[in-house]
Amino acid sequence: MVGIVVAGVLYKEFIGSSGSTLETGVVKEFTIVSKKLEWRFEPASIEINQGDRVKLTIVNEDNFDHGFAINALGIDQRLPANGTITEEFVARKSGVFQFYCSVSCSSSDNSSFNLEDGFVQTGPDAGTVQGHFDHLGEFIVRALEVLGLGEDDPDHVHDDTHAH
Ligand SMILES: [Cu+2]
Repeated sequence: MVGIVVAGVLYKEFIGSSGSTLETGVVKEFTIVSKKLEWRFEPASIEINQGDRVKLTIVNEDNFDHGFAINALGIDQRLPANGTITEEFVARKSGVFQFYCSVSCSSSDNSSFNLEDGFVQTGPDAGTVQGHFDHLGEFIVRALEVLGLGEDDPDHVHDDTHAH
C-alpha cells in the first residue's frame, strides 16, 4: 500500500500558464469598488496564488449599471446601479487576466451624467472620456510548482534493533 504523497508547493518568481487541479485551501476575499463617476475599479490590481479560492464582492457606487467580467475565468455578471454582486471561484490557471466592465457605459454616452464633453471629472482619469473597456483592472495569479516529497525521511526510519 502506497502511503499518501505529501505535495509541497513553491511559488515561482514568474507568471506561468499551466492549469492545475491543485487547491491550496487558502481563501482570499476582496472587495472591488466601481468608483462613483470615475469609470474605474478600486483596487485595479489583485494578486493571488494559483489554487487559491477567491471570494469577490463587487460594489457599484454609480446610479447606473456596470458589469464585471474576467473572460479567461468565464465570469461575466451585470453589476446593477448602486448594487453589490459576489463571485467565488478557485483560480485554476495562472497568468495575468484582465477584469473589466462588460456593460456599455461610456462617460460620453449619456447626457444625464452631466459631464462636459463626456470627460470624467474626478479621480486619476479626470479629463478623459472613459468607456467600459477603459474600466478595467488586472487579476494576477502566481503559478505553483508542485514538488513530490514522498521519499522516506532517513532520520525517521523505524529501527527495532533495540528490541529486548
Ligand atoms: Cu462600466
